This record gives sequence, structure tokens and C-alpha cells, in this order.
Amino acid sequence: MDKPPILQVGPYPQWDQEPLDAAFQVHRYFEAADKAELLAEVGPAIKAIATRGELGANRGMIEACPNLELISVYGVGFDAVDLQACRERGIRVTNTPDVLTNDVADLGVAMMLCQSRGMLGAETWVRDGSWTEKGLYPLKRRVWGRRAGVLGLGRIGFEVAKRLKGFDLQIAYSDVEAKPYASDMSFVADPVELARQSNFLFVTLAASAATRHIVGRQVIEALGPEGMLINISRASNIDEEALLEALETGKLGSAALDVFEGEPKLNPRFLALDNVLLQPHHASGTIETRKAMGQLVRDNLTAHFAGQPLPTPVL
Ligand code: 8YV
Repeated sequence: MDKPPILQVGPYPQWDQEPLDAAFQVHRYFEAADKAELLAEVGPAIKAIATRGELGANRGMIEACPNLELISVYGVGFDAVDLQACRERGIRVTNTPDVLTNDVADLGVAMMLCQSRGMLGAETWVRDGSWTEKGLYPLKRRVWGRRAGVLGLGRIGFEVAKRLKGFDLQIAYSDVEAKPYASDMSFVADPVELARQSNFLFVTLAASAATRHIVGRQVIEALGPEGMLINISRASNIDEEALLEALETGKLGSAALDVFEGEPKLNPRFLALDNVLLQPHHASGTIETRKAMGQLVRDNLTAHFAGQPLPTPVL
């Protein structure tokens, strides 16, 4: 039987590329010098798209593939896929939930600890000789015993909260409603009030049109000059202009960010700030998790072409 033709939007590690190439006739969108030409040429044959969370598939790409049946996303977030365009044509969408939850939570908590204790500056202090020349490193702020807010208590938010309990933090959360599995945390419906009560605010919401800029000026200013904002979700959940302004003026104490508008080309104003920890969207970036994500992308494609139920559908 002929291998099903698929469109691959972005690169995957070699350990994923090889089995993908073995099972499918893969057209590499990211390698095409003229992307419109590639879509015009192979679009009508394409039955499935394999993409990444941050790359998704826009309406133009979906429309260029009139026989498209499935979009398999390497990532839990599928906000970059035009879901409306998929609904209109009955195109299925899958993601890679669960397998990445613990690593994303780990990185969020690590970012809080790193930033609060000034670990990057401390490393420089050792390497550049400041320790011998200037003496003790400036004192930083404690983490344990303080108050954390988790905005979005889904799978990742819950794992963040679980880890924070180990650091003796007091935990509150906001979500559309109180969660039955979170009886030992306080529910605060209003994100502004959650921020007001928190020293550390974690943004762990699945991004959608409804959550766009949910962390706006009011939330940021409620977190305040002593507060820290940690984002391991999507940049669109935060009003980046308001965040930059608050970091520049000291209305917000600090931030630790794994995601940015227009990444990887982030706003250069971030680079001038010393109160923000910048990470290259790698919260799920461990070998173990990425292997599991790649497997799940292929499992969804394989199940689809075998006419079997999709392991992790979102649409
Ligand atoms: C990316 C992510 O998909 O899970 C998500 O939603 O954003 C990430 O895991 C990852 O950077 C791989 O491209």
C-alpha cells in the first residue's frame, strides 16, 4: 500500500523523523524555499498535517489542502491551529497531552526558584571574579512559606501546585470554576484578586480567544512591585506591552517567561531588563518527554489511517 502523504510543518528530532519518513510520504513545508509553490503542488494530495504546538496550521495552509483529514500537533497547546477552519470541513485535530505535564511544571517551578534566588546573577558573580573582588552576593528573596497563585488549574497548573506544596507555599488558584480535586487550595474567582494575594503568579492556562490578555495591566499591577509573574503557557495570555511597561517602571517586581509574542524574535525591550528571566520555549524540552510527544504524534496519524479511534483527539 502507498504511504499516506502528509505535510510536516516544522522540524522534529532525528528519532522522530526516521519513523515518520518510514511510515508516511512526508512533504517538508519548513524546507521549501517557496512555500506557496509547495502547497500548490502537493496540497491536493495531503491527507494529514504534522505540526508543532507553536507553529500550528493557519487557514491558508488548511485551504491549500482540500483533502485534509487530520492535523496532529506535537504539543499540548493547539491554539495556533485554525479550529474554525477545521470545524467547517470536519478535519480532526490531535495534541500530545499528559506526557509533557510534569516537565512543564518542573520548569515553571525551577524558573521561580532561579529568579527569586538570583541564580543567574550569582553564577556570573562567581565566574567574573566578583565574589573575590566584591565579596558576598547581594541577598535575594525567599521562596518557601510565601503565597503562590495558579491561574488555570488544569493538568499543568495542578502539577505546579503539587510541587509548590513541597516548598511550603500557600496556594490559591483561579479557573472558570472551583475544582473538586483542589479542596486543599483556595479558589479565587477573580484573577486580579488572585494576583493581589500572590507573591508568585503562575500562568498555566490553555490559550484561546477567551483567555487572550487575561493577564493585563490590572492583574500585573495587582501582583505589584514585590511580585513575580511566571508564564509557561502562551504569550497571548499576557498583555506583553503592559508587562514590559510594568517591568521597566518597577510596577511589577520581576518575571520568568518561557514564551513570547513573535518568538523566537522577542521584543528587544526584554533584553534590556535585568528583572526578567528569559527561556527559549523549552518547558517540555526533555529527551524523555519529546520522545513521548513524537510517538503520540505518530500514534494519532497511524490510528487515523488505520481507521481506528484517535488516541488524543481535541476535535
Ligand atoms: C511545543 C508547546 O510544542 O506543548 C506545547 O503546547 O508549546 C511545546 O511543547 C514545543 O516547543 C515543540 O515544538
